[in-house]
Amino acid sequence: MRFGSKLAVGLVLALIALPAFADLPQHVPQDKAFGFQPPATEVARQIQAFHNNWLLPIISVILAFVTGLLLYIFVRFNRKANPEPAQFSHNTLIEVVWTLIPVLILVVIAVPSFRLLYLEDEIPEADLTVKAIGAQWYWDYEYTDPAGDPDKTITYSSILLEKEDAIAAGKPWLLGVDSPMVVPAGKIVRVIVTAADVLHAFAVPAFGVKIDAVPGRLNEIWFKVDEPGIYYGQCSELCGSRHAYMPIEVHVLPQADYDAWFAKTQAEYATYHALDGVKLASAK
Ligand SMILES: [Cu+2]
Repeated sequence: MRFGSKLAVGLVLALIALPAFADLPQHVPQDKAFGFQPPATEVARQIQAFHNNWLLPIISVILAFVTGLLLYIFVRFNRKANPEPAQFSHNTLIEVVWTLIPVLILVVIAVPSFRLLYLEDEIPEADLTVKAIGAQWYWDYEYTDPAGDPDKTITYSSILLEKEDAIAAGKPWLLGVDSPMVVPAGKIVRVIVTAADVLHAFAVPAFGVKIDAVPGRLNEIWFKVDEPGIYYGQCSELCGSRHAYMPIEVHVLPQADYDAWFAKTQAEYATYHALDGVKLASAK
């Protein structure tokens, strides 16, 4: 009976996100697409700019230079063209040059790279903190009460939708879940990431976010998404046989819609907590 009531609460909870879901743009990675997913945060924009406008040109020039050098050597110094090879084995000038130039290249890469790392690492004052707990093989999301009431904490599991259910819900199979993570748009969201059993990793490519979920340890990341929408990620640390089946679905809602979702979910959970209380009391 009590289990039945809990199930009913669970079903209601699963439906909560649906009204907002209908009018949110879905950002789904495309089959055979090339390059990164479109960035949804400043961090993701800067990561992609660092790759596309800085690293890629540098490695392209290096690749062209080394390939050209090899081709030149094949032609100029093969046995036919150069039957009598020179016998010297050292050249101080060229050894200094081929040590210094790579060091300078690394410095030129390192400076913007460290700037970017600090942008990712330094968490600005957060408007909202969500705890994401990796488990074999789903994610739990925990929201504390803004007023600090521990009895009003929301915790729920986010589980992969079966293929038919995903299609029926209009979500991509293997990315869609029953109860997504929900956050407000334009706000700084801090995610505390940990794991319940083995290593997992919380990764949402469009946010430029990827961090290990380690049992017994709290890691932190942050993102600020301006465009409301639905974004997808995946567990990115091999965590067992169903590693591929614990995706991350994030609904970014306008603040008012987020507030409504939170109030409604909290109210539903009040019932859930009350049921828990009844269960604990009757177990004594
Ligand atoms: Cu995992």
